[in-house]
Amino acid sequence: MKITKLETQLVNLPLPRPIKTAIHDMRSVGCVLLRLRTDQGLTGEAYLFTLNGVRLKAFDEMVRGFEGLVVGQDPHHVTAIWEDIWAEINPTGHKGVTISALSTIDTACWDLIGKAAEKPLHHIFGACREKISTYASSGLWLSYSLDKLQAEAQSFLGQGFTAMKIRLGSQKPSDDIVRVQAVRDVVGPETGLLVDINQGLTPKDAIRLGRELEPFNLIWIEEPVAAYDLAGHARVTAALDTPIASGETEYTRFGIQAMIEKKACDILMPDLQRIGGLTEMRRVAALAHAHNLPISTHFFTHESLTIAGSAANCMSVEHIDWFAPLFNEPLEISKGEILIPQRPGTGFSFRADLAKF
Ligand code: SMN
Ligand code: MG
Repeated sequence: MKITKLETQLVNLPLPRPIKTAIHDMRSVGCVLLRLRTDQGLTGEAYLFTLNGVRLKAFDEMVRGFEGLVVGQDPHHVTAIWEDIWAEINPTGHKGVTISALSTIDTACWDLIGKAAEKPLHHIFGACREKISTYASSGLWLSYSLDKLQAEAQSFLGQGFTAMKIRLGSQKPSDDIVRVQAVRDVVGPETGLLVDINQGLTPKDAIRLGRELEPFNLIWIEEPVAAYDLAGHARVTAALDTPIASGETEYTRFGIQAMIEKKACDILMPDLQRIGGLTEMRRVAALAHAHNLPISTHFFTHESLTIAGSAANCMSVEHIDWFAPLFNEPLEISKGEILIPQRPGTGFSFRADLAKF
């Protein structure tokens, strides 16, 4: 099989309403959809995105710039393609836009491998499960009033979720406690609660807030301090009983390795776009496993199911509903778990009728 064409399409997905975390202000997501066409009539698909579509054209340009390293190749040589791109971006850098483009190309190659074999990717990788725990994550934003927070928490339960993530990082730490209590009041003691501080605090403030949050029995506290502050992460991790999750902002196995070495967190959260595609995501899952650490994937709910189905140390995937309009196939959620599709490749295909950016 040979890749004959690399095509991209820019798509804008408006969010239902403007929303905030401690560091993000979001109204939409802009996506670059990648399609790798082949001489066998199969198409490999993957996407990358930027919040509010900022600088999306630079990402598109970066993906299209690798055409010469991709067209004419057999996608089964995905590791060779990965290495060729890695070598070429050395002078430009192994973080940021370059890696986003590499990730997208890599995942589209894997989609082709699965489609050619007519198997779902987790079966090709070596499956360990057919469904995975998830948590509702498109909501409970920092910009919500308490009423809105409680109404949405209630609605997540109605949608079949058994866990949900609350965004924290309020100006007044006591407001964060009130928000968690408000959600706990409506969902009861059995529902899993996670909180994401989105790098909003100093290590000392994070420890102080974390101590007050201990009685809520949270599944985790996410990104309590600046992503680059691995020493600060480590202080927070050592000081609290509640597990600390982090890693969505790190790139490749080298970033994750540094986090592990510094004991920055208890749970690693690799993001498919920043990590280097499914090839590197598998390496990172194995690296974490070698250190007895669980992973929980960040964003990319659909594509990450291939990892969740094949990495024994994957504890959950994040459920974000923003990207559902891209796909023909819906996610199947039941009793807090997502069923891993049995369809070939990633198991999801882009809709043909998506409006242009
Ligand atoms: C997050 C990241 C980017 C945009 C919104 C929310 C958050 C998460 O860190 O983990 O979902
Ligand atoms: Mg996060």
